Amino acid sequence: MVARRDVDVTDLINRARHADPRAVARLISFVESNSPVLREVAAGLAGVPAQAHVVGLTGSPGVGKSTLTNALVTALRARGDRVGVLAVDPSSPYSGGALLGDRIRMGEHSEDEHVFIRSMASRGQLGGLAAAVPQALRVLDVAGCDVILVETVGVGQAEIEIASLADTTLLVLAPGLGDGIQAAKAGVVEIADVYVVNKADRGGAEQVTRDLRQVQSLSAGRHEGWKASILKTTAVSGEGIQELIGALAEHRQWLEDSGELGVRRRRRAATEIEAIALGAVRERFATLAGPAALDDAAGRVVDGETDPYVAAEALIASL
Ligand SMILES: Nc1nc2c(ncn2[C@@H]2O[C@H](COP(=O)(O)OP(=O)(O)OP(=O)(O)O)[C@@H](O)[C@H]2O)c(=O)[nH]1
Ligand SMILES: [Mg+2]
Repeated sequence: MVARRDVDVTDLINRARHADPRAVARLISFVESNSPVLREVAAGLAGVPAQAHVVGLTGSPGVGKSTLTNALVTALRARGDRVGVLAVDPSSPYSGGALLGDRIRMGEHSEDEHVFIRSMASRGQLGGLAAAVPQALRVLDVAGCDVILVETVGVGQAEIEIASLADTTLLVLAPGLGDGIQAAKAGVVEIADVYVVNKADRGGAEQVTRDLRQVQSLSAGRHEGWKASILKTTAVSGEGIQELIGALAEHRQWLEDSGELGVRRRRRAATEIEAIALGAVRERFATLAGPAALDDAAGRVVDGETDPYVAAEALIASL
């Protein structure tokens, strides 16, 4: 862990504002590792409303999220956007390097100074990834990213929650995985703003699209004012990517026009604050109440001196 005196946070944030990739990387690693300077980083990043369009990509392993992310970066760069990519693995305690190497095939963008690629894993942040991801998004935002793509691994509840932190959520599916049905089971159909049926060069994309339409017709959807479009892509060749960029722009416009952008951003901040607060309570409970106090309370419950609710309340009151 980096000692406080070794870090000039103000200077780092200034450099990040000038899109210095090393400053951006350093700030995000502070967020990921719950560094002692994190409070100072958060204070330095506050004060400017978010600009970037945050797009979450979720879907089963191997459907082509990373390949699609790569193709989106290429297309966004072609129109002059600055792009951030955050690969998030809620299930893994391992950080950065490995995930980047294995999961993201972005070699062609690694030398581009207008593309920031970072990855994050669960590493004991106060409040977990629900708190860490919004903070990392702020770092990428101050660096001037127009679009931030957040790729999450897997489609479990944790991944859905992370993906939902985005302004626009893409659910990526592919033929041959029974994906339409899987998505319905996992409850992800409701959270998607845009469905992408990738690997359209393979047989079965039509079937996935039909399954999806059917699932969609039975579900409420994420917002009554927006009907999620279903797009077909072949990420490896770039086919359908322009249409996808168009769908993202259309959704972003709708978010602004309907006021839903502000609603989602407030929800994101609320989730973040709640995660930080609950993390802080848990931490105080562990240090203040401590194992001895807990053990003592447990003894009294076992001996019938008190009941567990009264014991829990006493511990909470002692924080
Ligand atoms: N035929 C075909 N293959 C594709 C397409 N998109 C991706 N692939 C291949 O599918 C495999 C998985 O792609 P990834 O982009 O790593 O998939 P992912 O969803 O990021 O996978 P995880 O990060 O492991 O969950 C790779 O071998 C890709 O080359 C496509 O449009 N068509
Ligand atoms: Mg991937």
